[in-house]
Amino acid sequence: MKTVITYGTFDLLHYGHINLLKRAKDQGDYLIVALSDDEFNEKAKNKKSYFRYEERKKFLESIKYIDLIIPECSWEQKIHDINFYQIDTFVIGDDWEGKFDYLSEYCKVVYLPRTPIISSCFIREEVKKRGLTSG
Ligand code: C2G
Repeated sequence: MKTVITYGTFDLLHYGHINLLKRAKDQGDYLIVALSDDEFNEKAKNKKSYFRYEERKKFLESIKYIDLIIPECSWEQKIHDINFYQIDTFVIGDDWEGKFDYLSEYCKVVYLPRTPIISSCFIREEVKKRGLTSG
């Protein structure tokens, strides 16, 4: 069985995330997603996600490509995760190109082309621009 892992915040889940997750699953048979927890998001990634960790996790649990969701609490956990879960392939979008080459000592590293335009920030801006209010 080929195990794949990817990491991310996955806030305001959109088709760019789904494209990534589908292609990540296509790299093997079992896909683990390390989902950035709220503290890591805010303290290390300087990101304030709209949805809290538990809510973002709920979204991901409904995605057929994902087999296991674990928390991402630090930049440094990747090597531990790769060894602990016996990962064959680490996958992430090419906006991170080169940043995780050091992991190639432990597993295959694959950078996948990002889906153009769409992003959680883009969605936030669009909602503001269109003045979409709740209700
Ligand atoms: N992504 C994509 N296309 C988009 C938007 C995102 O392929 N239009 C990919 C990103 O490249 C990433 C994944 O979807 O691989 C999740 O994106 P984010 O939630 O923005 O995650 P990020 O902040 O990049 O976190 O330790 C690694 C970090 O946790 C990665």
